[in-house]
Amino acid sequence: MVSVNAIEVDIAPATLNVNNNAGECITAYIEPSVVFNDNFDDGDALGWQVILGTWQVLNYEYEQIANWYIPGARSFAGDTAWTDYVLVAKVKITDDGWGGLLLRGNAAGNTYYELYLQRGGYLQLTKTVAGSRTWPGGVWNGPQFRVYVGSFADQWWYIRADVNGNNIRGKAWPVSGSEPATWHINWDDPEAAPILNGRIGLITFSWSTTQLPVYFDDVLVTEDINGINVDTIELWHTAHNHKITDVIPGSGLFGDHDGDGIPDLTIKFDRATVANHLRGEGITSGDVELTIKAQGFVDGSDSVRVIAKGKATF
Ligand SMILES: [Ca+2]
Ligand SMILES: [Ca+2]
Ligand SMILES: [Ca+2]
Repeated sequence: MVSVNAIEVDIAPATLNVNNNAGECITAYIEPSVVFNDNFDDGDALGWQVILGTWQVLNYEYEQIANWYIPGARSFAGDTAWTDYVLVAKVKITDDGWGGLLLRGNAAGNTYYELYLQRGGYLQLTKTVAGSRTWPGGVWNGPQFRVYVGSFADQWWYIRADVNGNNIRGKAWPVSGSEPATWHINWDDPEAAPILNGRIGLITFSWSTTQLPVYFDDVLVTEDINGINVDTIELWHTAHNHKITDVIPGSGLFGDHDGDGIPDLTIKFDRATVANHLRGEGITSGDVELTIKAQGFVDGSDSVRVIAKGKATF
């Protein structure tokens, strides 16, 4: 994982009446932390390392303009120690060429997974180790690693990738459209040595300058929360270091509840259990900090204001 402490936890409602168990659930939102983003709106590409190609920032976008076929023009950013993360970026390919994302790149820039739009309307996954290109599963253009997603020439598209252990997933869709609910590519790297850590990058291929530039923008890396075992999530009373309750089984929902483009997780706890617990500790007013714990993966807190209006109803 990239970092866990910055994960934002929002517990709702913010006010808890411990003498009234009306309302069934307390809802918590786990929003992963942003670990890297670049929209090039400051006009530079500081922090990026070009391995091949001619990359420049123009019109607040990052573009590659030199003609390179395999191994591809590459520019990297981030930290080679990163392990699991979600990377999303916008790409626009001139004419009908190639362009996309690199995942888990090493310091030399010659080992990584490649997830890119491939001429003809495909999303393609490949793997390069020490400069040697391999094909997932040993299959050249194997159907599960080369999925038709639609014509993308001269249009902005999103590519999203999720790397979690040896599981690599990817999807692509037009910026003018909506994100597909399912992944186009979902592969467990079964090889003896999957690439388990590395920085992010961008890659382009072209046969001629008519397929250039390839443009990129809005590169965003977030913590990967998809690996959380939702059923093990617990709610704790921070100050007393007591566990209050477990998550309501089956209540976990991966989505984007606040529509900020960052996938998040919604979970629910039984409201009466929480109210009873706090009332049992003699807490009838004031702010109480609650902590969400999930196997050490998430350890985030938020405060609720406890009030005791009216008479006890339980
Ligand atoms: Ca921009
Ligand atoms: Ca910059
Ligand atoms: Ca969100």
